[in-house]
Amino acid sequence: MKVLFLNGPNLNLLGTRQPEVYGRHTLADIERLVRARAAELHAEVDFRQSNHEGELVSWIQDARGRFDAIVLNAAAYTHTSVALRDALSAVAIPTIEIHLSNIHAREEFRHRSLIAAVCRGQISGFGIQSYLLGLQAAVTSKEPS
Ligand code: CA2
Repeated sequence: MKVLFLNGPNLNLLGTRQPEVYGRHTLADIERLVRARAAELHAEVDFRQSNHEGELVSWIQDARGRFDAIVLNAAAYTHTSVALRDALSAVAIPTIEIHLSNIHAREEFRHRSLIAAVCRGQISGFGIQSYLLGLQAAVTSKEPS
């Protein structure tokens, strides 16, 4: 079972600003926790972050045939990116949408996710646990091949 974690714009700043919204952990801390849990679940993890929409689109396209599931925190692109949605639709890899904060309890523009409809489900509002829950969902939602 190979799971691709993708992180969108500004998530490289985690742990340095807005701890009241996003917590004090850095993305490297989160990656460590995800890798530790993945080892327990006998899953392989690739963990990436990009500030560039096109790079995220390319990573999704290249995941076809290489990964069994994607766990995606698309950050601000969640609310804007038709390109990410189309890429997810095209590759048809089971994808779990995750967010650290509860996007439905924040500003109205964050309530709409353009990717939700092409994802298996959405996990939002559990801080770093959202990543671990996303991994759990990815591992258990694998379709029989
Ligand atoms: O709650 C989440 O995980 C979000 O995907 C985070 C995005 C936001 O645009 C989404 O609405 C919800 C923002 C990521 C930016 O992260 C920062 C971290 C530290 C300082 C500034 C931004």
